[in-house]
Amino acid sequence: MERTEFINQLKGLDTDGKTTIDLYNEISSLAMNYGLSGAKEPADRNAYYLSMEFLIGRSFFNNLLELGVLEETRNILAQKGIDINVFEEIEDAALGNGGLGRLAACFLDSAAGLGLPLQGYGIRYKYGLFKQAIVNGFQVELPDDWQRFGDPWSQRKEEEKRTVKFADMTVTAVPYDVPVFGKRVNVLRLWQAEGNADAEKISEYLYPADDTEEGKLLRLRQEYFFSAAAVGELVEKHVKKFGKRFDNFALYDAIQLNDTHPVLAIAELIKILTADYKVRFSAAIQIAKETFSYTNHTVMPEALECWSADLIKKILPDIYALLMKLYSKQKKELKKLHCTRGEISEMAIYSPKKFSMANLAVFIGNTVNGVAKLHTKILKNDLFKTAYKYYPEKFQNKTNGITQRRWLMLCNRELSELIDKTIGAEWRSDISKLSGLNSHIERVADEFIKIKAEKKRQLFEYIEQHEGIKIPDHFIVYAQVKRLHEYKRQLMTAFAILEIYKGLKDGTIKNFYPSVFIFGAKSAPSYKRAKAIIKFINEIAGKVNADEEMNGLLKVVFVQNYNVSYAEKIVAGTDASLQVSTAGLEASGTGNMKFMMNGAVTCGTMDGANIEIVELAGRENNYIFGAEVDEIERLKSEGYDPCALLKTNALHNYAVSSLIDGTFPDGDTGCFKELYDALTVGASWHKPDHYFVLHDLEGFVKALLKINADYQDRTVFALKQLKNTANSAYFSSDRTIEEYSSCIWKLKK
Ligand code: 26Q
Repeated sequence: MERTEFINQLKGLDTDGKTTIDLYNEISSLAMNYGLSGAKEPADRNAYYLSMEFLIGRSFFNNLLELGVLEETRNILAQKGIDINVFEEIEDAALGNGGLGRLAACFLDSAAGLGLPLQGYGIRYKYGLFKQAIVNGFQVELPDDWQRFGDPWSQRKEEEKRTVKFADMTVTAVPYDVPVFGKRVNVLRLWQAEGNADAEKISEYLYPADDTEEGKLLRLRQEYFFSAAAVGELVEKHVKKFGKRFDNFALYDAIQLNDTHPVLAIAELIKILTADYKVRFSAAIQIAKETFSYTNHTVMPEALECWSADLIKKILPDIYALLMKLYSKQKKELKKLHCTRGEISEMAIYSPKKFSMANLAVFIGNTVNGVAKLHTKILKNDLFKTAYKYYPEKFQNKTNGITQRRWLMLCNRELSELIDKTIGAEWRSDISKLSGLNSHIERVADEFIKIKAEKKRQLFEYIEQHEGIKIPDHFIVYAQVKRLHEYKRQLMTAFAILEIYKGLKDGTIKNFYPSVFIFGAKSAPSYKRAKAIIKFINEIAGKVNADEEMNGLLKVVFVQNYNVSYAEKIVAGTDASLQVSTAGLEASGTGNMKFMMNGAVTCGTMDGANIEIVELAGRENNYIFGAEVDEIERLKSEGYDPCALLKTNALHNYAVSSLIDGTFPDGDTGCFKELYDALTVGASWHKPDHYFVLHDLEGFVKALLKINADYQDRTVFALKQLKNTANSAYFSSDRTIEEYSSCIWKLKK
C-alpha cells in the first residue's frame, strides 16, 4: 500500500458521532494495514528474544511515528476538529514490570529500525502490571484490563496454534502477532493460553505472587508454557524447511534468553531433538550450546531463580528426567576441565532438590552477558566467578540502551526540533550524529532553557490534573521514578528531603531555589517494606505540601500509577535525575539514560550505567556521591555501624527518628517501626541498614544542594544538561542491538 493511500483513507474517515475508542481502533487498523503492506520476505537467519515481559506502553503514537505518518495524522485529525492527544485516553499495554521488560520493547524497536531480523516471543497476559492508586498514602492494586480498549495492534493466528503439555493438563497456545515497524517489519509473538479454566489461568496475570506454593506453580507453568510453544514452533519450521537434520539449526536460529525466566527453553529443545527426532543426546546438547545465549539482569540473590526438583518432576516429568541426565553430562564435562568438587557444586545445574536456572543458562549459553560494564565485571568476578574461570570466552558486556524514537523524538518533540535546527535531521536515522550537538551548546542554551520550561509546564499541568497538586512553573525538578526496591533507595531520598525541609525551616539552608521532588514507583504487592516506603513518602509529601512556609519553596509529589506514558512526560520535564542505588546492585538502569538524553543531569552513585554516563558526559556535568563498590565491600568486611552514625549526626537522627517519634502516622500498621528496625537492628537475615542508606545520606544531601546552587546560574546549568543530551547517543538501543547482532546473533541486514 502506498503512503498516499493511507493518507486518503484517513482523510475519508467518517468521524461523526464516534467515540475516542472507536476512532482509535479504526485509525490503528488503517495504520496496521499500511504498515503490514511494507513487510518483506522473512529472513533466513533470525534471532529470537524470549522474554516473560514486554513493557510496550502505548503503541498508537509510536507506530504512527515509525510509519512516518504521525505529523500528517495529527494534521488531518485537527482538520476534522480532533486533537490527536485524545488518544492518550487509551492506556498502556503494560506486559512487564520494569527495566527488563522495557528493555525488551526498546530492543524490538531498535532491531526493526535497523532492519535486523529479531523476533520476540512472550506471553499475552490478560491483565498486565496492576494499576496503582494511592489511598490514604498506601498503594492499592487494581487489575489492568488493557484489552478493554480493543487490541488493534495484534492479529490472532488461529491456524498457528499449538499444544503445550504438562503431566496434569494440556494447554492450547494461540499466537497473537504484534508487528514491530521500522526498516523491517518484525514480529512480537505473544502466546495466549486457552483450554479449560485452569489452562486459561496461565496467561491471565503478569507475575502472580511468587511467595506462595500456588503462585510458584503458576509461574513455573507460565515459564514453560511460552518457552515450549516458541521452541516447538522453531523446530517445526526448521523441519519444514530442511527436513530432519539439525546440524544446521543454529545457523538459522539464535535464541536470546532474557534473564533466567525462559531458561526451560533449553531443556525443551534438547528434549524435542532427542525424543522426537532421535538426535543423539550429546549432539542435541551441542546444538543447544550453539543456539542459546543468556543475558543476566540482576545480581540480587532473591531474584536468581531456582526450581524445586519435586515441582518440575510433578508437572514436567520428561523435563525433570532430561535435566538430571544433563546434570550427569555437566559433571563429566567439568571433571574433564579438572574442576574441584567445590567448583563443580558452584556451577552445577542441580543441587539437592533444586535446579538452578542461572547455572543452566551459563552452562549451555553460547554467550553470557551483563548489561553495563560494572555489572559484567561483577558477573565475572563474583556471581559467575568459577564459570568465568573455566569458560572466559563466553562472557561479554552489552551495555543497555533505550530507543531514541520513543524516548526523545516522541516524548520531546520540542527538543528534537531544536536538534534538527542545530545539526540537521540526520541524527534521526543515525543516532551517532547526535554528538555534533557538542560544538553548538553555548549557542543553543537559551532555546534549550525555554524548551525545558515548556516540558515542565506540560508535566506540571498533567500532574495537576492527575494528582491535584499544583507546582509553580519555575521549580527545579528532581525525579526518582522506577520500581520500588530497597536497593534503589527511595528511602534515602525521603530522608534527604526531610533534612532539606528541616534546614529550610530553621534557616540553616539559605538561598534555596524552589524545587519539587517527583517520585513514581510501584511496589510488588507482597513486598511489605517497599509499601511502607511508599506510605512514608506520601506522609512526607502531605506534611511538606501543607506547610505554608514551604509554599513556593518545596513540594513533594508521589505520582500514582507510574507507567511508560507517565515516564514519557517526566523524563522530558526533569532537571535532575536521581539514580542512587547502593553501588554494585543496580545492574544498569535505563531510566538514567532516558533522563540523560532529555537533558537532565544525573545525581547518583557510581553504579550500573551511571558510571558510563559520567564517563561520556563528564563527571563535572553530573553529581556523583556515595560509596563505590570497593568501599561497600570494605564496609561489609570491616563492619558498618549505622547506629553510630545516628548518634553523631543530628540531622540523620532527626530524619530517621521521624519513623518512630509520632511525626508521621502509619495507619497503625507498625510498618514505619519495621523500617526503623531494618535500619537500626536489622531484619530478615540482613544486618542493620543492609543497603547503606545512612552511609551515603550526607553526600546525597550535599549533591542535591549543589545542584540547587548551580541551577541559580541557569545558563551554566543548561550547558551541563546539554552536554548530557549531546553525549547520549551511546545509550541508544540502536548501538546496543548492533552489538548484540555483530557479537552474538550474527544477523544480516
Ligand atoms: C525472579 C524469581 C521469581 C519471580 C520473579 C523474578 C524476577 C522478576 C523480574 C526477577 C527479576 C525481574 C526483573 C529484573 C529487572 O527488571 N532487572 C533490571 O533490568 C534492567 C534491564 O537490564 C536493568 O537496567 C536494571 O538495572 C535491572 O534492575
